Amino acid sequence: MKTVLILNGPNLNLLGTREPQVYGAHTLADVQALCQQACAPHGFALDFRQSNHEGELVDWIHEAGRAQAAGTLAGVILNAGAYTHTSIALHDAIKGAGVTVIELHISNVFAREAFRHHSYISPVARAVMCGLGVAGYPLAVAALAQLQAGASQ
Ligand code: CA2
Repeated sequence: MKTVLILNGPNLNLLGTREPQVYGAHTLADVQALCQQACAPHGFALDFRQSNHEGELVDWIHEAGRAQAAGTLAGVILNAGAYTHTSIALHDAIKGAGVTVIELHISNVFAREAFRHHSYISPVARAVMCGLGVAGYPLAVAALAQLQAGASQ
């Protein structure tokens, strides 16, 4: 059984408590439950994490690279939060770890402030998803399953 690692960056622990007009009313625990449901039919185990610390996210990406190389990880779904728009360290970590990453955003970052239009993650991501609300998370799990199926053909 392969694992899907879902990483959530800074402030996403606040989901469901503020700005519901932007991010919806679901909490991060709700999102985890949605992802658990999405993983089961594909035979994936779920590893769901959140950190407000850039270096911790970097460490987790490195760990994911090792796990994917060992054949135990399908890939990473990464909502890097505001680090998306600032973090060369995360860009380098994804590139260096050689891990499959789907970049995910709850909101449509392109319909928001100009500073959210640039991503350091996108050039090193396998795919980018945004604007689907928290429903994007289970869709990203399905996308990873699709990529796995394609890779094994
Ligand atoms: O749309 C997304 O998922 C974002 O990655 C969310 C980030 C934002 O900086 C990105 O531009 C787009 C912010 C996450 C903060 O989440 C909160 C949730 C509720 C209340 C306050 C913050």
